[in-house]
Amino acid sequence: VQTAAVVPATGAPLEVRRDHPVKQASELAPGECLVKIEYTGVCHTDLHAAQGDWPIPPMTPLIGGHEGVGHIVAIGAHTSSSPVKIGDRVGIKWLADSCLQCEQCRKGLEQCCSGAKLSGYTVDGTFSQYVVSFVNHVSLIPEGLPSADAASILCAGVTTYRAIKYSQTNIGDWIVLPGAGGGLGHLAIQYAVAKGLRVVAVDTGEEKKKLCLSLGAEKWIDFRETKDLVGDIKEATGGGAHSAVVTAASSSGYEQAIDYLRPGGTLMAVGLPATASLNASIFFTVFKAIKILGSYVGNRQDAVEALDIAARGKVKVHFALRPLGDLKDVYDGMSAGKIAGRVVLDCSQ
Ligand code: 8ID
Ligand code: ZN
Repeated sequence: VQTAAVVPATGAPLEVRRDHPVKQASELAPGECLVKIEYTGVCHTDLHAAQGDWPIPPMTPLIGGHEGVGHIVAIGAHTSSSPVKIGDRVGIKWLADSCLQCEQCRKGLEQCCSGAKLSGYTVDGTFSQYVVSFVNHVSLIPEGLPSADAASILCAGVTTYRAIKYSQTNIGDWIVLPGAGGGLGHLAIQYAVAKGLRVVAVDTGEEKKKLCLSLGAEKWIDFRETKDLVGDIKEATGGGAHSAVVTAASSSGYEQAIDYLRPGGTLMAVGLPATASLNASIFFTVFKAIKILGSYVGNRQDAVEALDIAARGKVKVHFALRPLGDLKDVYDGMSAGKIAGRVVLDCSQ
């Protein structure tokens, strides 16, 4: 048996169970692997899943979590050509598995595979001591990158790495990051700086301000305090930003982006408020030749690249370490917007 944090039914209080069964090696299907989890990050997506507020419902009962790092302890019999072996240190991502044969998979848009399995949403995730995952999609963790430091690269890192990569920006461009002080946002700052971009961080509170500026943001705007967000951003960027990558978990983070982008600018949607529409002026989207894009986690190659940059020390997750049993308390802090950076859970406790 093992410890696992279980959501018994959508919206029901989380239960930390100390007697959750562990799947035995002999029960694994071909292509499956059993991973003993050391650390797992807590993403705002896990909170959406626990609350069941998204338009696509999660399964229940559910073990959330999709930023897990641990070692492979078993691989299903009759697994052919596995890219990983027993003993390897691997990461588990939101995209737990995909078919690798369909058009989306062949084009590298594996996350959009219609057969995708989602860790902590449609299959049990990493808020446990053992989890079943899939040999084709677990990510090898580079040597030298400690497991606790690697955990949140697997979702927050991969997602912001890909969003920045496709934000249609070049060295020296201005990028606005609403949500900059959160789990995704504080990594977005660092991937942006690594790409040679100039960052305007938008979030709220003294702690997040300090974090953002320490990570290389040149400008800080507190969205709760500003009287004129558009004016402030235009002034900070000399006439408007080249791109905005929104990782805010609220629709308010998207408002006004079309107004503060300069002509030709790109709005990259990443944050996933439960029920919201983009309220963009069609006239000014056309008149300013604005591009509106969405970015959804990343594929296996994005994960290799995002992890490599972290292993080389260019990007570092700022996290508080807590025991697995504290998850409910972490959700409360996240709902209240009180977490600067990330919380990573120690699954041995
Ligand atoms: O693949 C994807 N697109 C993907 C992957 C992973 C996560 C999307 N997400 C989604 C999550 O589901 C969530 O909706 O991105 C969102 C952010 O996840 P997170 O970074 O894990 O959440 P957080 O740590 O709570 O950070 C959110 C930050 O947004 C700020 C908050 O203060 C917090 O620091 N924020 C909010 I809420 N409203 C804001 C606003 N109007 C704002 N910042 C600026 N302006
Ligand atoms: Zn996530």
